[in-house]
Amino acid sequence: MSRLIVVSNRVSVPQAMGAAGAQGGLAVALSAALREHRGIWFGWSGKETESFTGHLDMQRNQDVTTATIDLEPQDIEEYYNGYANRTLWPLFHYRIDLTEYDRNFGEGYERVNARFADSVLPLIEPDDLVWVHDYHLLPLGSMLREKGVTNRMGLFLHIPWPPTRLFVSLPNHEQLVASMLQYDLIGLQTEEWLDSFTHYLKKEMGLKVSDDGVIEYEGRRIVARAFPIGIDYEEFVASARTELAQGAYQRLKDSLGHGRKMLIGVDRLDYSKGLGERFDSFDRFLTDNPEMAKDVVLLQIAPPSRGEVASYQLIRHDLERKAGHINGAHADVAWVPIRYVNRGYPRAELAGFYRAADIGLVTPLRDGMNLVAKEYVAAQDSEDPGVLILSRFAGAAPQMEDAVLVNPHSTEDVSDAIRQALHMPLPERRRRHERLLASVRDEDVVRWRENFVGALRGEHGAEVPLDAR
Ligand code: GDG
Repeated sequence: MSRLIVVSNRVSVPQAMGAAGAQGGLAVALSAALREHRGIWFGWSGKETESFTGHLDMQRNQDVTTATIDLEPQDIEEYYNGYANRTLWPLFHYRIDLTEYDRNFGEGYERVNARFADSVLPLIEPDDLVWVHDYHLLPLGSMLREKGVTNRMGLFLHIPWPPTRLFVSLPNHEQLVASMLQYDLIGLQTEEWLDSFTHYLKKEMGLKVSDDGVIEYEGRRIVARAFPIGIDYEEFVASARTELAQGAYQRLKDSLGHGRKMLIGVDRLDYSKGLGERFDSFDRFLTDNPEMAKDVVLLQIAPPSRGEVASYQLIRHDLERKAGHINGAHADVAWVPIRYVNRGYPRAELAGFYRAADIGLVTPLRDGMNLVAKEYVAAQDSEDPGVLILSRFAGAAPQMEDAVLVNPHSTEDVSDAIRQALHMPLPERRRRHERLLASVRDEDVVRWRENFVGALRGEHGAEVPLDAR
């Protein structure tokens, strides 16, 4: 079996189950995938060094071998805080209004990708499969090719691919996409993002793309496909059964008081997650349903992220103001409608919180997939399950049509959905949950990884063999 070299911006193997701190979706999914494969996970350590040395720090952690490099402050500013999170992230989440175009960011992005290429190169052996992750590293494959790497290389993009009309606002967009076409396999989360990507290839680059995603480019064939990511179902269900989870469940239930219902949101503090709109919708629900208002509480867990980027500081400020305002307007001496918590919790505690919640409120404005929706479903008690309210604009929506699907921009729509969920009879809750659970269980992270790695090896799409190099 070929080894797997995984490359992502950050390498962060979650500690033992239930460890403290927030883990991004990528960290959780990848450590699960790597545990079963021999191989190496390469990326940035998250640390700063005064001047770049290229020193590789190799470690073995929770059965995963990792190799990391430190980056210079200027690299971090231009590549990570700059091009990745001020340019590509907002643009790919359709937020052209927040997108910053700065030549220094582009140069820093190229420079750091080149540093990644130089550093990972000596780790790659002839039969290894190279699996690159996400928007931080789109041109990495082409840089490795320039250095003579002929291995099979795949890219998986965890975030949406924007519509062509937005994407063309990116200076040098053709060059960026051309560099992506040096991979053998390009994976996106959903058919919708895949359609946007192939639309760009056809309309802007005049390329031919077959119905099964084979792109012809400079005499080579590249495959582009949707591979919807899932959660580590077994791990999550096991963590939901731990004492830590039970304790968290009980503590939260006790704090609610008799008969009160709880809605839960769990999101990195990010404008793509629609937190402001969610608070507004809850405000509307409280206003429109005064008879039910004092019987519900919204628990919003939102660990801060990317605090160096101004748009993240702004949203944090905005949400604090909004939560304060809504609580001030509606609260009573013994009841506060929104519990807004700016910190992360161990995964097991999170599982307990999900289980204690009658409604999972997952309303991103745009999201590559959204694993929280899947975790919420996995954590429910099948006898008396809660209801998932899910944004139509999350990548998870097409797989989760038994959720109550909403338009997160419409406070009326979300407020109605909350009302509907609170009144939903038990048989209907069970029916919906059963179907949701089956898809969360079957389309899990193991299936995702097997499908991607299988396609990279050329196993499953025998009809679309990847070109030998
Ligand atoms: C990107 C894409 C795609 C959150 N708070 C805590 C905590 N979390 C965990 C959740 C979940 C993960 O973080 C978040 O995953 P998402 O999928 O919701 O979102 P992103 O971080 O934006 O991830 C996304 C994903 O990549 C995977 O491809 O689905 O669309 O944007 O697992 O549980 N974990 C802990 N404590 C917290 O307080 N332990």
